[in-house]
Amino acid sequence: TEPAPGAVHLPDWLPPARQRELLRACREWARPPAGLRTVHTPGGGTMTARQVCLGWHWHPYAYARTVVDGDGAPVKPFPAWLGELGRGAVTDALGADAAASAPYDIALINFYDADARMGMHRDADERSDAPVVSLSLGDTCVFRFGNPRTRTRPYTDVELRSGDLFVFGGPSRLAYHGVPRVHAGTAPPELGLTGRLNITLRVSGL
Ligand code: MD5
Ligand code: FE
Repeated sequence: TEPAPGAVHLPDWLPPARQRELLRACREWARPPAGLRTVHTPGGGTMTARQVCLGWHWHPYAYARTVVDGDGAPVKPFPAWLGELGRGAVTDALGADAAASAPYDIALINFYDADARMGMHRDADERSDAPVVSLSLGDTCVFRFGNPRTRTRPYTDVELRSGDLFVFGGPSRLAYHGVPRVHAGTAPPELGLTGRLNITLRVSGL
């Protein structure tokens, strides 16, 4: 379904076996050095979803090559297979022309426990307007998809489940969005994950 122009939701895009592979990779990436960390915002806030980055390290509100707000280690490499996954996702959602941008070179992986949330924000730190690819694993969440002008209404709440693909391109690339809630205990039992994991693939333009 296409909840807004350029925003495409493909439920169950990633088959169970590939979900398990991706989860196994995320668990490896979460290990130190340059592993899972807690993000602090300049205003004194603490993000409740914890994060690990590949390729480029995101910190509020810029990219770096080292974990400048964590252990200082060089950021883990972005593997070629993840870039292929991103290209395939954009092709399926928006067509081959949309997938012809510069290669995906950033992954931001957010780990949500049952109490984690993400406030309404825009992703404006990349220098490319290539679509953002979002893959969900584990617990179902409420994803709040807003508009490019305000962090308030109008917005559309969409449930994202394990294996779902969401691609944000065109006029939806700079829309406000957030995760107001995670539904604990809704992950597919055979995946072996408590909580929710979201993998976003991005083009840095750097
Ligand atoms: C998540 N992550 O579920 C979401 C999925 C983040 C973040 O928001 O910044 O790590 S990515 C949703 C997204 C990305 C780019 C544009 C838009 C949504 N959008 O225009 O709605 O952890
Ligand atoms: Fe975001």
